[in-house]
Amino acid sequence: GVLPSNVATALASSSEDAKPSGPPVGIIMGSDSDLPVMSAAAEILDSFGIPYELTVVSAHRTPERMVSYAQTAHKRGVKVIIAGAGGAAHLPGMVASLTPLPVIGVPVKGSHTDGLDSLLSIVQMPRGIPVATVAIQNATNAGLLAVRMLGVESDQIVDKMAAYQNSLKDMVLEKAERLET
Ligand code: RP5
Repeated sequence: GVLPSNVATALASSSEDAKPSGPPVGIIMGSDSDLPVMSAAAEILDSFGIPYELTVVSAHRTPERMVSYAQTAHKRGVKVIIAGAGGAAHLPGMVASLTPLPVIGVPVKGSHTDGLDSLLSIVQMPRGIPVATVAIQNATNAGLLAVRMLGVESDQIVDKMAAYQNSLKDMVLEKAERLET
């Protein structure tokens, strides 16, 4: 679930040779105002039974915390980071520059430009430092992409993803059937 205090403890106690034992996914966002969007990623992970840590890390308001979060995540067992931010959305790219882990960026829509600012801030990374950017506000897909990444090491997760895709198919086919009758 939502574990900001655990993240704080883990951040404080991380060391070079600490044994990775934490949750495999880190969900971070630039502000708590991003939570209504970012919680969709958490819901996906919950539905797949995948543990995660979730907290606020601001590239601009807490830069030192961002550096510390990104540099320690892999040392406590995080395998993939989902980072959401809006506006001058530097968090996903900066975190990607500080961690060897895959980073999935979620552009959050602000109040002025429908999220295009966030999208471009996140997607236009320089060669060498990739961020896997999902559609504006689409934290659901960020969660699903994280699950697929973890599937690289787990046949069980791959099977669950295939079942999820089948459930989507069934849903569409049911709707089509209803329209046709
Ligand atoms: C970004 O600025 C955050 O990710 C958020 O999307 C946006 C606005 O933040 P608040 O002013 O609501 O805290 O850094």
